[in-house]
Amino acid sequence: MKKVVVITGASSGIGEASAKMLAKDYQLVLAARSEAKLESTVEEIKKLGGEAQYKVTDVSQNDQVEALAKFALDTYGQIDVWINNAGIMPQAWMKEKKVKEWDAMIDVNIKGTLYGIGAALPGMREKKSGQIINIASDLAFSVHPGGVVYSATKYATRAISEGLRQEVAADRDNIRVTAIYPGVVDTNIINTISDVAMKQQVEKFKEAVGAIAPERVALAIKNAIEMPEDTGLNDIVLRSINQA
Ligand code: NJP
Repeated sequence: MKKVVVITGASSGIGEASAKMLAKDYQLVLAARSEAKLESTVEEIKKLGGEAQYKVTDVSQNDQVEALAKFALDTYGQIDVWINNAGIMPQAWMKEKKVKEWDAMIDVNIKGTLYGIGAALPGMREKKSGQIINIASDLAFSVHPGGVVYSATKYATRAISEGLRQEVAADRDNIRVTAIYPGVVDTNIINTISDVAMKQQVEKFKEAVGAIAPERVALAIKNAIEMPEDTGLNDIVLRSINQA
């Protein structure tokens, strides 16, 4: 039986590229808030002979993430891989005190990842197999003015991933944990930046380093899934060769 893979944030960018790359060999459940985009990606996958379903999900709402897991289990009977990919990056300087954006980043990037783990882990522990993949960022290792809260959420994702890895290893749960740390990727995430000057600054940086295609991150995800079961590809950092 083909592995069942749940992907959050599958309506664009890295999530969508991953869905399309995995579609041939896996059964997919795609999640995000934009139903129209999910619907068209699922249609495209089905036309190419792949198997995918979608469920509209706001990952900042635990009940919706639990409902996503239930949907995957009801549809396919099991969850083999859960990819916490949904994320936002409304970068801004601290002095602007964009409290709503701080809250939103914490809700989506940190809580959304925790809720995903919480929803996927019990079934994986029961069947003694599974894989959690968290999409963090190379900003889980460094911080710059303007990216403080975003970095904080990705440092948290890194800590959550490593702590979870140690816990499931100690419990002999046979669950693999992978954290992926991309540099600049050519997606729409820049549109979550509300500050005009900040957005221009990030756009300039993106052009200067030559952002990598989201398919590169999708390939890292595929490699992590396809590593033999007794080995976790735990931490993957990938960047454009021109990103210093
Ligand atoms: O961004 P984008 P990426 N509930 O904007 C979804 C990390 N990363 O592919 O809900 C559920 O194309 C949103 O869907 P929708 C980044 O931090 C990126 O670049 O319909 N879903 C969309 O599908 C993030 O963790 C770069 O609006 C929610 C998806 O998230 C991951 O890569 C660099 C949601 C975002 O797609 C994917 O981002 C790096 C919610 N509440 C790390 N809110 C980079 N691009 O440079 C948003 O180091 N989504």
